Amino acid sequence: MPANLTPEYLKAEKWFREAATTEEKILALERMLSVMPKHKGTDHLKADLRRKLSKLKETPAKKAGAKHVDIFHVPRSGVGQIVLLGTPNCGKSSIVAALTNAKVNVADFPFATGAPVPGMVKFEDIQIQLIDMPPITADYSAPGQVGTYRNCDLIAIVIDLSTDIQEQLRICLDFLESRNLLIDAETAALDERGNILGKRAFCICTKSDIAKPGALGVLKQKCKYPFEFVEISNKTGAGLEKLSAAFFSLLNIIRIYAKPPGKPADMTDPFTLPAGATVMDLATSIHRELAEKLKFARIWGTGVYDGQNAQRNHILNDKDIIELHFA
Ligand SMILES: Nc1nc2c(ncn2[C@@H]2O[C@H](COP(=O)(O)OP(=O)(O)OP(=O)(O)O)[C@@H](O)[C@H]2O)c(=O)[nH]1
Ligand SMILES: [Mg+2]
Repeated sequence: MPANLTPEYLKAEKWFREAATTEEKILALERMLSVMPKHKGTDHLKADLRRKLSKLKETPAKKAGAKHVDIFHVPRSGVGQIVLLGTPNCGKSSIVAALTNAKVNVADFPFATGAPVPGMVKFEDIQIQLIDMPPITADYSAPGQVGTYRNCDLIAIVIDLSTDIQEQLRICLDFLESRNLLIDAETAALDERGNILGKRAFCICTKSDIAKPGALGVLKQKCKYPFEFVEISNKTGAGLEKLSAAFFSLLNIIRIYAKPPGKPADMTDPFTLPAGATVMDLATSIHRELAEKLKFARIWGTGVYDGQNAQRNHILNDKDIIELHFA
C-alpha cells in the first residue's frame, strides 16, 4: 500500500537528513512520527523510524575529554540571548558592529561571517547578548547552525530592504519552519519530552537608507506571522535606539531592584525575571531555601502606593523596587 506522505512529513524528513547532531535527529524523527499519516501503508515505515529513534536515544553521550568543540554552542551571557538569521550580505554583522564592541567582519561580499560572534548590547542598566551568524541560503546552512537558534531566547530575522525581500523572507521562514523553530499552535505542543521547541521571532529590516520605496509595507503584507518589524539603517544609525528597546521588550522580561530593609535600593544591578513573575518567584531566584521563609514584601513601583505590603503571589512590574521580609 502506498504511504501517501504529506508535505509536513517530507519537511520533517528533510530536517532529519540535514540534522548534524543526535539531539536534532531525535527531534526530527519524533516530528516525522507525529505527522506521519496513520494507515496500513505506513506501518513498516513507522516501525523503522521507531527503531532508529530508540537506537539514537541509546547513543551514549560523548565521552568527557573527547575533543569535540561545537562552535555553534554559544554560552549565555546577560539577561537574554538574541540570534540573527538572514541571507548573505543582509547586514547582520553591521548590526552587531553598530550595537556592541564585538569584533565582527563587515564586508560587501557574501559569506563574510563563518561562525557565531556574540556581542553585548547595553540597554539602560542591562546587557543583552546579540549573536552574529553565518548566512543561510535556500539550499545551505552550516551543519550545526540550527543549534544556536534552538538554544536562544529570541530569533531576529534580518531582511535587507534594498533587494528581493520576498525571497529573503521565504528562505528564512523555510529554514525556521522546517525545523519547527517558530512558535505556532502546533509547535508549542510538539515535543514529547516537555520542551517547547518554538522560539519567538521578529524582523529587523536593514538598509532603510537605500530601501526600495514601499519595501517595508510589502514585507509586512507578505509575512503571514504577526512579527514586529523594526526598520534601521546601519549606515545612518536611524532606528538603532529603537532596536535596542525592541530587544528588551521582545525578550519579555522585567527588572526588579532589591532593597534591604531600612536601606536604599541597589539601583545599578537589577534582578531580571520573566514578565508575569511574582514576589515568590523573585525570592526563589535570590535564594531557593530562604524563599520558603518569606513572610511578606514591600513594594515601590507601578500600580501600588509607596511601600505597600504585597503577598507572595503579587505580580511584579518592570522597575519595581522590592523589600523582602523573612520569618
Ligand atoms: N547602505 C547600507 N549598507 C549597509 C547597511 N547594513 C549593511 N550594509 C552593507 O552591506 C554589506 C554587507 O554587510 P554585512 O553586515 O557584512 O552583512 P552580513 O549579513 O553580515 O553578511 P554575511 O556575513 O555574508 O552573511 C556591507 O558592505 C555593509 O557595509 C545599511 O543599513 N545600509
Ligand atoms: Mg556577516
